[in-house]
Amino acid sequence: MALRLYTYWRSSAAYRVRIALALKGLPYESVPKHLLRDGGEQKLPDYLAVNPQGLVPALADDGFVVPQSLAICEYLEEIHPEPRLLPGSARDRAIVRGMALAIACDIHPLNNIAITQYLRTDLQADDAGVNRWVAHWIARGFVALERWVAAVADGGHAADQRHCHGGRVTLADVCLVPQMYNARRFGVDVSAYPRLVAACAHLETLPAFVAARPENQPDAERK
Ligand SMILES: N[C@@H](CCC(=O)N[C@@H](CS)C(=O)NCC(=O)O)C(=O)O
Repeated sequence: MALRLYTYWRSSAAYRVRIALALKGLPYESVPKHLLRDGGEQKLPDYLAVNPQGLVPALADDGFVVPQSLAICEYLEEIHPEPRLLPGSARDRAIVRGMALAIACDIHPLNNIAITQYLRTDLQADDAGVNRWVAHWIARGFVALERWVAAVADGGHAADQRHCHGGRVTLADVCLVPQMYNARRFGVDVSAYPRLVAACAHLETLPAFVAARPENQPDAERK
């Protein structure tokens, strides 16, 4: 199994996959695609031939390409089950998938580069306007997720306050940490989400999460 990850250091969707790969101890070749340089390397024909959506991440496994971060995480879960990112029972899996999707489908798309570029170029928003947009949608999503994590904990699924669900890392945590990175990057006041902040404080110390951090990637840009 030769894995190759098309990635960008600041991409929070790619960050999810880097965490999953590191948690499962799977080595891979990192193939950076700069999302801004020359109009975005993800839009060039050579990459569109890999991923017709022109988005990172994409994972190639011996040439078999899987786009979409959650599809990639589930693929990795199937070909390399341990350690598991999804819990043992159907109900627990449904909750974990729901939380992951709340981030990946309902929060993250609204702060993606294509959207913020459209706000800037077509709708003439300035930096303050774009930051307001991003902060608004992250906050709306985090309010709900904070409530959800609390409800799950009160239901007896998580006692340790260090994970979104249960007492070990799941796909929900794999999605939460990169989204928290984005929130901080855009200046969101995250103190309003104490459970999410507490979980991240723990998760961000785990070696797999450290290895996956944007600043630890080969293509990270240092200022
Ligand atoms: N739903 C996709 C989202 C992928 C995505 O939006 N990737 C962003 C970076 S985080 C991207 O490639 N943006 C480039 C663009 O919008 O042109 C996933 O989970 O993989």
